[in-house]
Amino acid sequence: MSKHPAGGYLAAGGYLAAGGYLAAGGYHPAGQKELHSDWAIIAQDQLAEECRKTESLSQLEELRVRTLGKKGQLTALLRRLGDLPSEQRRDAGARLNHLKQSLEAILAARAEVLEEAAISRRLLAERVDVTLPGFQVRVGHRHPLCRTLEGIEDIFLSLGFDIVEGPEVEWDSNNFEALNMPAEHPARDMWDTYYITERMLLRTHTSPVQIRTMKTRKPPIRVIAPGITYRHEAIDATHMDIFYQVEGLVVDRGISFANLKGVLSLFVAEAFGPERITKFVPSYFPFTEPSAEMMVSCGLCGGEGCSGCGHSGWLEIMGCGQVHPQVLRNCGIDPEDFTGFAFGMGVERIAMLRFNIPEIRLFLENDSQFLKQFP
Ligand code: FA5
Repeated sequence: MSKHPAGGYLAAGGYLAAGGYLAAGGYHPAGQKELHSDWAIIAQDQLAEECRKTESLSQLEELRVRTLGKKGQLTALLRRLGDLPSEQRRDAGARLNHLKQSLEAILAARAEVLEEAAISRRLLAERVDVTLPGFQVRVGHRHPLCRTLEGIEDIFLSLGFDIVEGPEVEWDSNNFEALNMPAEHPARDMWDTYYITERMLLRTHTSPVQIRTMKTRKPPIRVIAPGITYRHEAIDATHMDIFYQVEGLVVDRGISFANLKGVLSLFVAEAFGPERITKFVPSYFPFTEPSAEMMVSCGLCGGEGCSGCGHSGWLEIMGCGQVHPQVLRNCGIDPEDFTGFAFGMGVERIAMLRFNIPEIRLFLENDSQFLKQFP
């Protein structure tokens, strides 16, 4: 009896009194039978109250462990059921089990509430505010040289020209000989290059594509040939040893220098704007006769003269001329029947004029500060 001082099944109150919130026992001291029958309800109410106070799932878990865990208060009571006299054990056991189920239900209900609250908090925190300004995505863009090249191609395509291409590694015969520059010709000095073998080289200009075209097509011919060219050249602000050219070739009956002037003046007006004026200065190329250099008025000073144009007011943009009769003959075209004109321009130089860039090396440096100025 000393174990269960309250006596009878109400001795459960004695156990309850032993611990924590289940001090429900405290509410039913031995002898107060009417209270004793309510101890489970009181324990339940207390847990419900403590549950309500929990603010997180981890706090709730702590409470569960304290109550229903292996070392929990209710578990301890259940273990001590065996100490009760057998006639009270069944009833007390039923009550404790019922209490256990009620407590589990209370904990589960609270867990649901806390889980929902946690989800709501997360949703709130992760909410996308569509009214916030977006991050600017940096989009790449075409290199100014590509843009210039495409611009040149578009103009000539609109004038009815086709685009043709030739190899960068070329035969000496196409790069020089067929262009009226046999071995030892002094004009070869103007186009010193890198030789692969004695007869094979990196082309110094796109003019060999003229030869390839005239050998494979019959007039009328109206083509441009863009591509990379190479020269053994001292590099400076306007000279590279690798650069782009666009070659042009027209061959047909009755083609004259007037046609050349007309086409190239149209090109300059389209490429640089109608306010730029042009002039043709006599020049020399072994593969054209007559030959000229086309000049455009300087865009920086409007033709007044500045450091950008060497104080001349003019900038040279291409070499040109009427196709030399010997070149036509070298390609199997009768110069008595057909005539033509040709031109060759440097794409970097055109881009420099178009964007007022004073230094040709900038195109190859890949400096993003430079490149992003030409979106
Ligand atoms: C020629 O290359 C001739 N084949 C052009 C030609 C074609 C004339 C058809 C007549 C008929 P030239 O060496 O001048 O010509 O070069 C033509 C253009 O290429 C020059 O006007 C210039 O714009 C560009 N150029 C020449 N050398 C360089 C270089 N080192 N770096 C950058 N651009 C260059």
